[in-house]
Amino acid sequence: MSTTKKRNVSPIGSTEFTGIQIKEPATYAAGIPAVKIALQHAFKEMGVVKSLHVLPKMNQKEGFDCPGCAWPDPDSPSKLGEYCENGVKAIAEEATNKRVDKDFFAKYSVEELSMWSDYQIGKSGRLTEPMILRPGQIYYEPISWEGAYEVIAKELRAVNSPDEGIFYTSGRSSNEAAFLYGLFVRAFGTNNMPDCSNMCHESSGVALSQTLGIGKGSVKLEDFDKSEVVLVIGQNPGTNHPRMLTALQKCKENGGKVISINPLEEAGLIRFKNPQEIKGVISSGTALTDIHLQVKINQDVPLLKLIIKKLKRLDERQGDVFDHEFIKTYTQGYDKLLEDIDAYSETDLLALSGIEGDKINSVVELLAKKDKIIICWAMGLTQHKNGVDNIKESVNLLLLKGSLGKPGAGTCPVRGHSNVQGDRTVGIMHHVSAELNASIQNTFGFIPPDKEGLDTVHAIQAMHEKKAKVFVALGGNFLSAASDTEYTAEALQNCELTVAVSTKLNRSHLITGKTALILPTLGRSELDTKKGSPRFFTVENSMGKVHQSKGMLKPASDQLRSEPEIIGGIANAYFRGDHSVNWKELGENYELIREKIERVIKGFENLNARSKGTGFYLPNNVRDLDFSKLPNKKAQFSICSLPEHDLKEDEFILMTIRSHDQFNTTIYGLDDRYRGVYNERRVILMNKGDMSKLALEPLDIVDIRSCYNDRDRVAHNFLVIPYNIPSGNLASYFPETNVLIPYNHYAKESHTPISKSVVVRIEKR
Ligand SMILES: Nc1nc2c(c(=O)[nH]1)N[C@H]1C(S)=C(S)[C@@H](COP(=O)(O)OP(=O)(O)OC[C@H]3O[C@@H](n4cnc5c(=O)[nH]c(N)nc54)[C@H](O)[C@@H]3O)O[C@H]1N2
Ligand SMILES: Nc1nc2c(c(=O)[nH]1)N[C@H]1C(S)=C(S)[C@@H](COP(=O)(O)OP(=O)(O)OC[C@H]3O[C@@H](n4cnc5c(=O)[nH]c(N)nc54)[C@H](O)[C@@H]3O)O[C@H]1N2
Ligand code: SF4
Ligand SMILES: [Mo]
Repeated sequence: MSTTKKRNVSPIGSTEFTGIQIKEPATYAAGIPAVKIALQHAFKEMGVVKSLHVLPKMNQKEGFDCPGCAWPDPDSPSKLGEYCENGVKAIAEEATNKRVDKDFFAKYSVEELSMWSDYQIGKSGRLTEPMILRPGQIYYEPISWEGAYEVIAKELRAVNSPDEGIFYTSGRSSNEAAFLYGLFVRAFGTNNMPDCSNMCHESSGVALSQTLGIGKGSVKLEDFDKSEVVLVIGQNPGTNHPRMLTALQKCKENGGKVISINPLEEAGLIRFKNPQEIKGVISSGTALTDIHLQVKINQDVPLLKLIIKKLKRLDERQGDVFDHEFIKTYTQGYDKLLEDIDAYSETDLLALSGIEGDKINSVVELLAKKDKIIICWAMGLTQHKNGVDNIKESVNLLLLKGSLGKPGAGTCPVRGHSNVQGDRTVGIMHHVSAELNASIQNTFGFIPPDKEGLDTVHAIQAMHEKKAKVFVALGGNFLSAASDTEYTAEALQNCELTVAVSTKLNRSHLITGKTALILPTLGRSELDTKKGSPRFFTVENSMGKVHQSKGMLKPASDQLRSEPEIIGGIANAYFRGDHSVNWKELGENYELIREKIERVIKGFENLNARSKGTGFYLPNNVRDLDFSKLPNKKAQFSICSLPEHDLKEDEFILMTIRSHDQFNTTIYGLDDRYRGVYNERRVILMNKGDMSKLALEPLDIVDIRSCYNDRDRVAHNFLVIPYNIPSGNLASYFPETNVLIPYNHYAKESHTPISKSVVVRIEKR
């Protein structure tokens, strides 16, 4: 084992302020400003000619899938353009003309780069060739592809057990890449496959699998046209899934109502000016939210219980508020649920929720009369200790109303990365599936491991405890995305080797194992050819539809390789031909990978043929009201307990959220336009009353502290902004605040970090 000097790198980077400007929060989303800002980003990063060439191909049938979020495209995309401001920013970031080449790495050491902000690091440009950081060195040097594969193969061969390898995936990989990667990791002999959904919708997957028998949502895009009520809980679509606003607009135009449940009144949910329509440009747009319930952070379970309790009372009088036929035919646990609801007092639940009673009554009246109800949610529900229960309580409401398996109704966990759902479907998971293992064995002739693997939080602990030594990442920015930044940094630095298959430079390339490799790969928008012929890959959107994506731009460098080729290359170097799979051949032939997916993964029959058209929906038992895999073959009601927060007088609950100008750890810019914050990310949004209690003035500088298990954690230098947020609650951006989140506090069952309910104190500097 090498004992080389530790590099003097910062896992956090610059904490300098950048020059804040504050305005009133916006009262609508999109409109002309969105188009203007999108084009500014595109022209700045890609130039005018490339921008005008690439944008019309995004989300079109023969084009490439937007590298932003997982919101689906309509079946017949408009020729005017099927993308949003943040989709344009995502593509501008990927197709930037700037390059991080060997000259860049010769100029800047990792020690120097690590002092930059994430914004500066990300804006450096696209990675162009494989690079290696050797033990004890602080400068990356070029290495050949074959040389890089050999370095990895050597370290993988040196482990004492395959479980010393960790293989992370971020949600931008194609189905083909993810399938091949999962296959290789299993052939290597471990299920240590943490992925970004462990930090994201894992709570949704767990809750939905247990209650409805599938870890995915049930609605399709067209359900929004038919829905009578859409509840948007803990989600900020104006920023994170902007084209969802078009779906909400259609719902409203057809007479539907929108209820938002959120500690913040997010601009995107107030009003939408659709830039695709003349009226969106010249008129005041469409009002979206009918009723906003300003719930306190993590008090959604009490709120939902209160709504259910009030509905129950109405049902006892009228008999038609709950769908008794549906409950009898399809569900189990109704009586127990009613008993649970009876055990709470309305006054207590109301006080916990922090909402005025009248507003809740209006919601109850509306829900009482309707049954085409959709519940949408994202990180506001999943990233709490009781994340799984938050979702189960939402499912309870849908089951009571019979709002599943019918047009205009169902579950809609809105996914993050554009193929995060697909990666899971084709086999990226740390759990063991006997069915999948048998299928792999039949198709490929080797026996996959049957020991549970490590998820994100446990992978970090294993590396920290030196129980894991090699960390490979297919995309993502593990260091900055994970919680407890300093602990995670130590964990990665304990590894012998860290490998990143990436498009752009990020902090995970700087805080590394003793040896580190950067393997640059093609982005979504880039032309992927084999012997001169273009090839495509497939992705699955948030609603379970699989379709193709074909890049078209000249690659950022002629040395880039596609993800499947890289995985095939690593596997080939590791096995040296001594395995039942021909890895090199498989990595280079996507049609062949799809043939294997057809055989191994249920629902993908005829993938090659079907992905060439407009795509196809994967099977979804909830749509067919088939609960045969669940106990008693019934959908399950759940008993959810109340969240527990025992706050001391000076403690607050902090949610760590996204600004309008970032994609997770990629910082597009320094503005959060809809919240009126410009040119600064080190801000903390605070209730005015709380500010007076702490004698804080606007733009005072504070440190944020958290204390878990006797360990103090601090995020320095934040500017206080008075904001419309419930008292006792705070909001700030990630990744800056990830230093505060303890690695060993996460949601029960799903192990999702508690990124939305961190207990903190505020200290004036
Ligand atoms: N432009 C852009 N698009 C993205 C991303 C991005 O970073 N930028 N990220 C992608 C990814 S990976 C994901 S997972 C999604 C994330 O999409 P979101 O989940 O919308 O993202 P967050 O900013 O985490 O916002 C969470 C929302 O939940 C609210 N909230 C927080 N705590 C609570 C709570 O306890 N209860 C309730 N009811 N609400 C709460 C917050 O006020 C905020 O509005 O977006 C995807 N799309
Ligand atoms: N405090 C706090 N922490 C959070 C969250 C939060 O709300 N609060 N949200 C969590 C969530 S929901 C998620 S999903 C995670 C995100 O965690 P990750 O997925 O790990 O992080 P990203 O920032 O999306 O990864 C960005 C990097 O991916 C690489 N990349 C981009 N496109 C491609 C591609 O096509 N191929 C390859 N190989 N690489 C590519 C680029 O190098 C880029 O720098 O963060 C989590 N962390
Ligand atoms: S809604 Fe999401 S997938 Fe669609 S264009 Fe915008 S960022 Fe891209
Ligand atoms: Mo996510």
